[in-house]
This record gives sequence, structure tokens and C-alpha cells, in this order.
Amino acid sequence: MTAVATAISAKAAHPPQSGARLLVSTLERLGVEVVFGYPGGAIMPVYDALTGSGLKHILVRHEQGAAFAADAYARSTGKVGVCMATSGPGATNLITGIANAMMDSVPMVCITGNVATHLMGTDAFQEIDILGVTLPLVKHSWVVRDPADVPAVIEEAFHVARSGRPGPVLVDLPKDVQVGMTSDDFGFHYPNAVAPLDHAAIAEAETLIRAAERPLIYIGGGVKIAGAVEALRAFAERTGIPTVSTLNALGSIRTDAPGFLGMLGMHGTRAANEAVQESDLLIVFGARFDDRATGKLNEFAPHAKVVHFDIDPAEINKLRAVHVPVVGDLKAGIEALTQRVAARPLAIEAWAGRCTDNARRNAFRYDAPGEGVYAPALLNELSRTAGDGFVAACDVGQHQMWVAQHCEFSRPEAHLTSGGLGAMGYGLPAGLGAKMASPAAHVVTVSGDGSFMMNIQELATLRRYGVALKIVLLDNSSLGLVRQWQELFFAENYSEVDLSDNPDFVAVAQAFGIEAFRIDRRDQVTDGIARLLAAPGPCLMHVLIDPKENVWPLVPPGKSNGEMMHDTRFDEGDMA
Ligand SMILES: Cc1ncc(C[n+]2csc(CCOP(=O)(O)OP(=O)(O)O)c2C)c(N)n1
Repeated sequence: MTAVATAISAKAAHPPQSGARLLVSTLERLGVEVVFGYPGGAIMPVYDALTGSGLKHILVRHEQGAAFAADAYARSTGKVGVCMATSGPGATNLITGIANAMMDSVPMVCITGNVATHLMGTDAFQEIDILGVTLPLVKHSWVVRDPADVPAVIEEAFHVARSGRPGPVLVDLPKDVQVGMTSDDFGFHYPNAVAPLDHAAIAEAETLIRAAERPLIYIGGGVKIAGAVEALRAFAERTGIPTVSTLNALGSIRTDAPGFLGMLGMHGTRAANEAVQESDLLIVFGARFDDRATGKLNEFAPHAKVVHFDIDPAEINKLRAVHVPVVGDLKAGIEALTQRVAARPLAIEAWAGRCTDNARRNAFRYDAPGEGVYAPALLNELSRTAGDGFVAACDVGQHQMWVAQHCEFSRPEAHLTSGGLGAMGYGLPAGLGAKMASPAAHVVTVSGDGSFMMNIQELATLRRYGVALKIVLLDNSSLGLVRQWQELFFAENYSEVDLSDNPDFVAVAQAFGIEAFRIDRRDQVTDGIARLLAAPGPCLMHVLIDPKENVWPLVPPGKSNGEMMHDTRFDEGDMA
């Protein structure tokens, strides 16, 4: 028995079962419906035990796809995503997906097979110390050494993945543990400890808010994770304090809500960044001061005091000195703050009015010249046409930033993006996971020609399971975001970003059995979107866009958010 046994609170005798069978029955008992995975030698007993179970296993075509799909499934449903792989190369292929979930606090249980315990540490065939390799990338990990421990470890794994600040965990199952028989079945029962509300800190927060002349709400992905979306909306509405959002929090406030200024940071809106720089109080809900959001840290919000609500004490004072920390459950904290602050109105009309005027004056424009497809306009039209059922699963690059800037979101689950890690290849498997989680939604993967190639094999998975994911492939024949940086910051030395020898993506998709068509003029956009959204099965719209188009505004690297570069075409009156 391992240390796990010390935490065991219940024990019951059963007919002997294998560790693999216990794994499957524990997953069933925990309500898992979908598992994304890929088999191999060291996990074959688990795959054997899957047959006839209540679990739906989705056979992806690359383990990275399994991890990304499980991640997006978790983001879409609020449940724990589950993926599995064999030892060695199967396990290492999960790693980018594990890191992705860690960076964005996504609850995920990753199950890997491993060589038998007596072979561990001998460089056996396909042996990797996956526990050691993933140590900095997971909330916690276990090697199970006794089949009787499987239920308790799996329950504990689910608990750790979703409790507190969620994140990925790893359970490594050596082959002898999978085939080993046991008649013990342990349950693991956790107390549901909730940190008490810190009323004194909330009272201090109220004092700072009342004293502030230019308060601003800065929201991060923690708002969604904490189920605090409604609480946040009520706070913003009832206090009238303007709001800015990180990439990961988009949708937590409706894009069209009064007082919402948009995303802050490197590709944030002018109104959001200027408000941050002018504010005298930042009320931060579940955000971590990521450098893409803050720009040059010591010039970020230079006049602002900070009230920081977060479930993770490690975030407090990590990057920015906090005047009032409120550690604990975000939803309860925001509700308590709302009660106090909304009881007496704040005198901030002039400030709030200035912020919204600025947003109106600097609103994005879609009247770019020319006949070619203008990606920002296409994405804006796409989200408006799809309406409240719209879900975007993004890849990484210019297209990702355009989605963040130009799509309208009414809920945070509608925007799935690799925020912290920025992993190309996320979009297609994430779209797969999200569409499986929400079959009725208009789930659209928005990808670039570079990113799409990183997990293009998952087209086969869409086809196999008839997942009606829609794909918008914005093809600029280059690694656009890198090309943009080379143009602006490396004296136009375009080093290794040319993808003009891309394959014929329509033909490729069709070869996978996916409906596909191409557009290259803006007068084809409306019909293209209609065709894409109406397609009964998976469908790809290949969109040729201008290889020279850039993302604006842009805070140059190392600069403060007050030093944005913008689209000079509008200054010169060149726009139609
Ligand atoms: C796995 C991975 N490798 C490299 C990068 C660095 N990177 C960021 S954006 C980008 C270009 C993306 O090109 P594409 O997918 O075509 O999108 P575009 O910027 O053209 O819209 C690269 C290479 C990354 N984010 N992820």
C-alpha cells in the first residue's frame, strides 16, 4: 500500500478486478462521458477494459490533439477533461497540451500508461519518466503502484484538478498495475473546505473604491473559472465602473455591454489601455498581470492602487504590489463587494463617460480599402451571423488576435484560446472538443495556415465521428504574426516565414472527406459564412487574405501600454 492508503476513508470488498477495469469503473462513477486518447503498448490493458464501458473514447490522430480536445471540452462544459496516452512518445506528445492547461488553469486529468514497475528506471522500451518530465507543468501527479489504489488516486486526481485554482494532473499507470488484480475498492472522500470570506478586506476594498476618482475593473480568466460571471456583470452594472478584460476573460462581460472597453494589452483597444494608464484604482478579479496584458510592468497603470481578488494566494503581489488582497472564492467576494458598494452610488460619471466616449471614438473600423477579404470584417460578420450560439476555437497568430478584437462574445465559454502558452495547433482539436461538448452551438475553429498544419490530422477525427465543426482558415501564405514583427522590429528581414508553397487546403480537406470551399474576395464573404454555418457536417472555408495585413493596435515589445502603434491608413484618410 502506498501513502494514499492513509487518506482512505472507506473500504469495501469486491470480486477481484484488474487495475485497468477499476480505472474505467471509477471514471464511469465520476460521471466522465468522453475520453480523448490514443493507444499503445503500455496502456493496452486500459484500452481492453474500455470495450463495453459507458465511456465514449474519441480516437484522435495525435496525442497533442487528445490533450487540446480534452482542454477545450473542459473549458466548454466546466467539467474535468480527460485524455490518455501510452508511455514514452505517447506521453511526451501530451506535454504541450498539459502545459497549455496549466497556463490557463484548465482542469484536466491525463492518464498515461507506463512500463511495468520492475522495469521503471531501466531505459526499457518506450520508457519515459513522465512524472519527472511533467513535474513543473502539473498541479500534482501520481504513479500508481498498487491496483487497489486506482480508485482513490483517480478520485483524488479529479478533486485536485478542479478544486481551488484548477489545472492539469497526471496519473501514471505502470502496466503491471493495470493488469494486477485486487478485490479492494477504496473510496476517497474530501472535505469541501471553502475559505471564509475576508469581510475586513472587502471593507477595505470598499474604502479604496469610494476614495477613487478613476476606478477600473480588470478581469481575468478566473471570473469564468469561479462561476462568477453573473456576479461580475451585476457589480459592473450596479457600480457603473468601466471594465477591461484579458484575452482569457473575453465574453465574461458581453462585448456590447455599456462600460466595457475591450481587451487590454499588446493587441488591446486604445480605450482599454488608455483607461488602465489613467486609472487611479484597479479592481482586479481573477487575473494574473500577464506581460501580454501589462506591457512594460513598471509603467503599467502608474497611478493606480490595486485591489486584487484571487483564489490563488501565489498571485497576490507576484508581479504588482497589491494594496488590498482578497484571497478566496471570487463569486462570494464579488457579491459581498457589490452589496457594500452598490448601496451608495459612486461619483464617477465623468470618468465613466470619458472612457466610453474614448471607446466610441476609437472603435474598430471595417472599411479597409480594396476588394480582397479584410479578415477583421469577416470575423466580425461571422460572430454576428452566428449570434449567441457562436463559439470560436482559435489557433495562435494574427488571426487569434483578430478574433479577440473583432468577434462579439456573449459568454466566456464562447472564446477558446491558448492564452497563456500561445500554442499553435490548438484550434482544430479544441474545436473538436468544444463541438462535442456543445453540439448545438456554432463552433468555429479560426486558424492560420501555419497553425492549421500543426494538427491538421484531426480532420480525420472530425470525419470519423461526424463532428460538424466549422473551420475558417485565414491563409496569408505566411507565419503572419512573426512576419509582422519582422516587418516592424527586424528591419523587414523576412526570415523563414514564407508559406507560399502551402498545399491546396481545399483538396486536403476533401481528401479527409471534409466539405471545403475557397473565397478570395470580400463580396464572397456573406455567402461564404452562410454556406459554412449551414453545412450539415464538418466544413472548411479557405480564405485567402492579404499577406501584408497587420494586427493593430500594437504595443511594441518592452514598451508601456500607453505607447500603442496603430493603423496609419486611417490617419491618412486612405480608407474608403
Ligand atoms: C507551437 C508554436 N510554435 C511557434 C510559435 C510562434 N508563433 C507565434 S504566432 C506564429 C505564426 C502563426 O502563423 P499562422 O498560424 O499562419 O497565423 P497568422 O499569424 O498568419 O494569422 C508563430 C510561428 C507558437 N506560438 N507556437
